[in-house]
Amino acid sequence: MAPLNRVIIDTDPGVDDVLAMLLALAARPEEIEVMMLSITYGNVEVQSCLRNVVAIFHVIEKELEWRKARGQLEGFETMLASKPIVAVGAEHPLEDELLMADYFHGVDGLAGVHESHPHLSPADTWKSLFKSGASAQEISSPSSRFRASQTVAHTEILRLLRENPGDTITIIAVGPLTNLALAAAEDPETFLKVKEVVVMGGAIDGVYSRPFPFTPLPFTSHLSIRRSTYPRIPWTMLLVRYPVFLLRSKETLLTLRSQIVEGNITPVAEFNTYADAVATARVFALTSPNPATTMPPPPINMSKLPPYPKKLSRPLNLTLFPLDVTTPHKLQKSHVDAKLGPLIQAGSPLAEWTNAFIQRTYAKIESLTRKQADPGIELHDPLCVWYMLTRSARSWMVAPKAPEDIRVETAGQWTRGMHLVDRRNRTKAGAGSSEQVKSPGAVDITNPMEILSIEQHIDVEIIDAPGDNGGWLDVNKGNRINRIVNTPGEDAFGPYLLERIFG
Ligand SMILES: [Ca+2]
Repeated sequence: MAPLNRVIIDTDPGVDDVLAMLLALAARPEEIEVMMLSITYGNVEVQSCLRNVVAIFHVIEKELEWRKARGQLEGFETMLASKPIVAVGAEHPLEDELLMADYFHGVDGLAGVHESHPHLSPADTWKSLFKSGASAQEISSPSSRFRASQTVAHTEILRLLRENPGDTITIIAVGPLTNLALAAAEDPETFLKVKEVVVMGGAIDGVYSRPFPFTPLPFTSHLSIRRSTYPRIPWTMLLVRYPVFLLRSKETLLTLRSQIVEGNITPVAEFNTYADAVATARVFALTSPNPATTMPPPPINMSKLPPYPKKLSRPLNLTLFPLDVTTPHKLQKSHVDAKLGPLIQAGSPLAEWTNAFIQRTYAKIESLTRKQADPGIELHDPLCVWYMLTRSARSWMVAPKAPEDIRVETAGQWTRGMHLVDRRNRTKAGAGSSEQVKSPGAVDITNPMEILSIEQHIDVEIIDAPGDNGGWLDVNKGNRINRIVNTPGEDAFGPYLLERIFG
């Protein structure tokens, strides 16, 4: 049976990246095929990111032997069914200074696990696998479970898209978007053969909400409890902005839980976007009927990337997972201890390795915040994989007004990497004037959330109308982003992730 989803994961591992990859590799072949792991700098420098990916395969290899010896099902079926390509990509952003998150993830990206657990780390010989040559090469050491590519990642991404039918490959991008921007700049039409680009990045509303079952508490007192907990959001504003969440049926009252979710690297910016805001802006621009209307200003420093052609065959289908929706999904320490404790006792290499960097991450979280009864690791990146595995579930919801014009600040002194939306209560000029067409082949009609309305590329003046600098009120300008606002459940995900990876 053909896999439901064929994916390229573009990643900068990183603790939650590793959990995302383990979740994908542990799936069944009919659920997902991991065609390629495309590595970028990000949380730590690119060679450390690469070492962590090689280490994943090394540890899984040992885990499979251990499970087999115990007479257990091996698991990791999709990995066993097809060997992912591993390719190394960008070492630095298009234009910005290199920024890393080693203060959180540790210098090696996994809280020092290679030093503390050398028996579970691959020998340094893996480095030679990725040097020189021209094509993906099968290797036997340190693991036969992946193919080391000696081609740069963005070129390898384009090769896969070129050699496969359109709308068959999804890219899950959970690091800075440099590799994707390079691919899109080199060959935009081949890049647009992608079925969907799923991006973890940004912070949009700073508000999230979720369905809440009917409560016997009077609605007003319920609100007052919530309001006292999170006093910074006026509830009346929420009622106006999110009426769709208020009442789903007579039996179910959907009330709002709100919390400020700000940027995690500046007051307004999320790490991946801030790390390469220009790359993000360039990828987002491909969702526009007229990419030139949202392209960043011409580069002045390192980037020599050209503008896109004026005419492109179709817009990019991009689904965004901002901090608003990812942050509440946590891997609680109590769940990890309960699941991994017995496995470590029994000698599971994967449980020992994963537990080593997860426990250190809990310690880091507590050192950066405060001592907590049951700390949780935010599962930003794994959420995108969960979406790929369960996307037909109706509880995956995009923003009510999707696709939205979400743009990325590339030049601000204090706001670089910020995601902007137009919150003014003004009607867009020319609404309904452009021909509404479906993006050919990009829409999965079995999935209601994918029924997009995308305007055809037409000639428009790039010049802004008077009083509308930036063309925010022009329907033919701006980006078209599908932002996820609801998932199958914040509390369900952590246990699900552990179950899928560790059985
Ligand atoms: Ca990441």
